[in-house]
Amino acid sequence: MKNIYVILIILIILTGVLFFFGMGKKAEAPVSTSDIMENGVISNNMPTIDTPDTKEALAIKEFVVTGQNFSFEPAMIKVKKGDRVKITFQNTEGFHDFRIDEYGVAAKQAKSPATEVLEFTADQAGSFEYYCSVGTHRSMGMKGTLVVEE
Ligand SMILES: [Cu+2]
Repeated sequence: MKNIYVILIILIILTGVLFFFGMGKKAEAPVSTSDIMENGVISNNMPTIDTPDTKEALAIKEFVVTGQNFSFEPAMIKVKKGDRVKITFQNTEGFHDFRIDEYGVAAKQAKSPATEVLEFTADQAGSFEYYCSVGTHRSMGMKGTLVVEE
């Protein structure tokens, strides 16, 4: 007979605990992160918010290339095939432009100080020269290499 009382008391306590937690959830579950960690139910839903994949797909490789008499800095840029590439060309000295013929990239010829942002998708693998097309600047060393790795 005592067992029935014990079971009843346990049931009453369990009901009380469940009720207490149920109220707690309704009141503050979505608010605090500590609740999310404690509640298996809520934390199980977290993987559905998967932003990392989307962010990676939209990633842009950004570079700042400066041009001066008569060089580019840096003289080499490496990206992976398929990358979206954003090059901010800053002409800091003289009259120059920035070109990559294979990608149809061409900044306007301009006197320093000048800045132009160039964007393209690196969809062909290989090594491509970027250069300044003003006068003989290219042969004077105003060039660099874009490496697109497979
Ligand atoms: Cu130049």
